[in-house]
Amino acid sequence: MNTRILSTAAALLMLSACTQTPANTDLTDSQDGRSRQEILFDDGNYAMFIHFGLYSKLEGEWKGKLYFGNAEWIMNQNQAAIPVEEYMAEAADFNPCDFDAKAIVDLAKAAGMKYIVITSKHHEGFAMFDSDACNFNIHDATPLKRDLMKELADACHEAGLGIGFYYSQWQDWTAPGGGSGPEIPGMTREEAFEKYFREKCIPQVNELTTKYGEIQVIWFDTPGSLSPEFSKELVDLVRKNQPGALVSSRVGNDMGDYETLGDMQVPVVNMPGRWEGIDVVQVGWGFSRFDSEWKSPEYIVRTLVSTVARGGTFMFNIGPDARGRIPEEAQMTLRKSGEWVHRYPQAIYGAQASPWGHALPWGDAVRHGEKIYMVVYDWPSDGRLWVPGIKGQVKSARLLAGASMPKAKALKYRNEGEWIGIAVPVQAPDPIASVIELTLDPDASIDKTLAAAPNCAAELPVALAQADGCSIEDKAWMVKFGEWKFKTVAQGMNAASKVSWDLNVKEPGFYQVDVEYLGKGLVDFRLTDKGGASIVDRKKAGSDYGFQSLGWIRIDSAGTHTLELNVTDADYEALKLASIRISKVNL
Ligand code: H79
Repeated sequence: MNTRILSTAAALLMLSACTQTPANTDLTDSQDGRSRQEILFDDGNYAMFIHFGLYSKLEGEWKGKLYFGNAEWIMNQNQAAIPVEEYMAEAADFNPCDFDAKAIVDLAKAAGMKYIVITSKHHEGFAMFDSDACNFNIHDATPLKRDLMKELADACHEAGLGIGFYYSQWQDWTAPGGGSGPEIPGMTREEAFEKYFREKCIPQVNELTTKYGEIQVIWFDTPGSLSPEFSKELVDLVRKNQPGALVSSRVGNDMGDYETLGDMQVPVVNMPGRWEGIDVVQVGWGFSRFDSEWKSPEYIVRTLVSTVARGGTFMFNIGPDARGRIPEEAQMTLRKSGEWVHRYPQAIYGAQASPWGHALPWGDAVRHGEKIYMVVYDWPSDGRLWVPGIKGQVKSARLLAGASMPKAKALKYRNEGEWIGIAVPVQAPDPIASVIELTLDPDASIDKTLAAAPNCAAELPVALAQADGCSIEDKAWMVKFGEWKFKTVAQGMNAASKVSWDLNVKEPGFYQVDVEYLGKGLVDFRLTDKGGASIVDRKKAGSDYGFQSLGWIRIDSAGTHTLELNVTDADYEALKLASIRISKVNL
């Protein structure tokens, strides 16, 4: 899933993008040679993704049966396995007459998003525009007879938003020769694919890049077995027709302008280069009538901020229903999270990766020019926010005006070693996430060591550990169809393996330790504070990741400690270790 693909040219571009001074939050700065599309991507940091296609008519249900997960895959063999003719016949009464491009653009603006990427053709092969290359499309094959891509592109241009098109270039389940599609009698798969590629894919990408004005991106997906020559032909076509537009990495063969991470993935450590994280308001991308797992405004804000804090751009998906309406739940959660974005635009637009390089115990941080914006997800209840790793002087700390606090407010703080203790109100000023602006002395620097404050649990992920005698690997797996999860884990452990973290502890005392892992049977753990105490415990492993208590460990001094975790006995083959969590016991 997480293929770290970037061409050399793109890597150079990214380097220059990383070193320049950040743009203003209105994203008008184009002094540095970047295209408008690059500025929207690099500095806008937030986009709307829309999955809308013939599958939207079915809303996750076929012949009375519910299909959980990716509703846009309903036709697929692994879901309802709908025969090609039967699926194509659905177009005859697909009539999303309530599709309202202006309302969608208004919602994107209210959400704080800077451009929209919409599916112009998904894997099922149905085009949502008036295509001369194939009449299995919204204009020619349905009673609607409208070009929805044109309507949305026009509305975006009018409102000053970017517009980009998702296009499934390899998979096409209804076009003869398309990836995972019908065969062509008498032709090899390769010959048939080339025919599909020449007669449908290339002409449609040409239409999308010539008929709809300036576009932000062609968001190719699932390159499958696409050869480098075919990927290059697609990139060249986009470049020729839309010189400023971006091409997503999923065009295949390392040829994209930026990398898209795995669906729903937020990296643990800052990631250099031009990249994007993607997530979705329900579980699947296309609208499902029965899926009630809507993402909350808090979830959206945190995932957005955390993605920007790791150095990326965030794109969040919604799916219109069979009539083309945006579900009420999606509208409400996007408007609410959008109010947050509009309250703190400086924490998103033009914001860059966190100087700490990873999340902080109470939230996350972004840099914007001279300022650091600390976004506090878990507000401390004792009136003090502990900020770790500050080497040098703080010039100011300011609590930005929040939902329940009309004006920004200077905060008092004190230095204690490399910790800054900021005096904050006991009540969080913003119920979603409060923001503190920190200005440091120009020659101050930030130490990235993990840190444990006395009033907040600290999570120590294996992704930030040293491993000795085992391997650290990125794992991706699917829960329900299309619902991906990611973790970096230590595996291949034995009795001599060590996983260790450096941890800067603010105060000595007893700390509750929990370990997050999965495995089989009984597992014996030992956690050692090198040069200090150690604790042992025996647990029964679960088959899914979860935290279990290892008990209290005494940490006898403030300052940096090395915590080492050993698994002294276990079914080592089954064991995967994800993190430990440590929180001071209040005694
Ligand atoms: O458009 C959304 C998804 O429909 C699309 N990308 C996002 C943005 C996507 N296409 N493929 N994938 C995501 C990866 C899916 C792979 C799998 Fe499967 C689908 C694994 C299990 C179901 C294919 C079918 C491989 C095994 C069965």
